Amino acid sequence: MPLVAPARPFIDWTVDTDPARWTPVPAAILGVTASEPYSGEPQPNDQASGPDAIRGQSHQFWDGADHWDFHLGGPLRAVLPNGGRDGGNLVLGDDGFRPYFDTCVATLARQFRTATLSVILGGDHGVTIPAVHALEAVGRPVHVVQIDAHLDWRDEVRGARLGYSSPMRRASELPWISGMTQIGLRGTGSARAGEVEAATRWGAQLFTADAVHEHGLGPVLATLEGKGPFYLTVDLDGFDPSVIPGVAGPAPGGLRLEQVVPILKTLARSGPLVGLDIVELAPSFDLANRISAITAGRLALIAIGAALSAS
Ligand SMILES: [Mn+2]
Repeated sequence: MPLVAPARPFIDWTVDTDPARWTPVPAAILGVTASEPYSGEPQPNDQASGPDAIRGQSHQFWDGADHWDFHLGGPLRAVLPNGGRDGGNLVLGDDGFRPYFDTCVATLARQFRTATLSVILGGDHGVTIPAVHALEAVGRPVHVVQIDAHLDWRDEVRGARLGYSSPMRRASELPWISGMTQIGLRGTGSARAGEVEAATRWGAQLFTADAVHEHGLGPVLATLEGKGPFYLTVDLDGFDPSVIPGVAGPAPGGLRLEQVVPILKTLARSGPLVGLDIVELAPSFDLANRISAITAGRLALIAIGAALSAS
């Protein structure tokens, strides 16, 4: 049984964990809890409880479909009159990683085919790998935009090629990925000179966090214009830790919500924005008031409002 019902639904959405029954909806959400583990790291990891940690704060980032939402510029009901679908969580079973990965790709492809906007909750950043595989279902080349402190271009880490350090490298190998823009880079991570060279040679557009802080968003937004359809992957460590403290790899000097929102709105307007994932929430590092989970949920709602009012 690959899809497991969530502890509670995302806001007031209808839970349906049977992809065979899924019919077209404006917006759908799916939790993907695991990716290929790195040896020596705990499984399931902290990030595996991210989807339900975000859903669990629904009452804090959403007050009802008729309440005015100042990020959306109106009530959610205006863009989503009948609510959306919550498909539950994909959970790694006893039969190992490979069957789980194949189920993730098939289920995510089904979601891309049946939702105008697909929202995916991680899990660590390895969950973006089945998502970019499933983007083949969109039927035309997709530009991937990444918000992240880290480059994520490792070919492998300790023999694992489908883990959280490799999503952008794996995306670059797929013929239906037309380009990528990576925003928020800073500090050090798993990347070495070889990974930076590989990303640049492939044509990835790299924007450091320092560049965004110094020159503003203008150059980023100009790069994105006209490159849709888009898929956005948000590693929550791309945000400054003062905005989102609940991540496994906090890095100082990151982006603020008010810098990410214009990126989201540009993707939706220039679009279409076919999907986004929000990954790397580490609930055990969140503050007592769950501000990281709340901000992640807010980001999902802003994306839904922006994408559906543009579609
Ligand atoms: Mn990442």
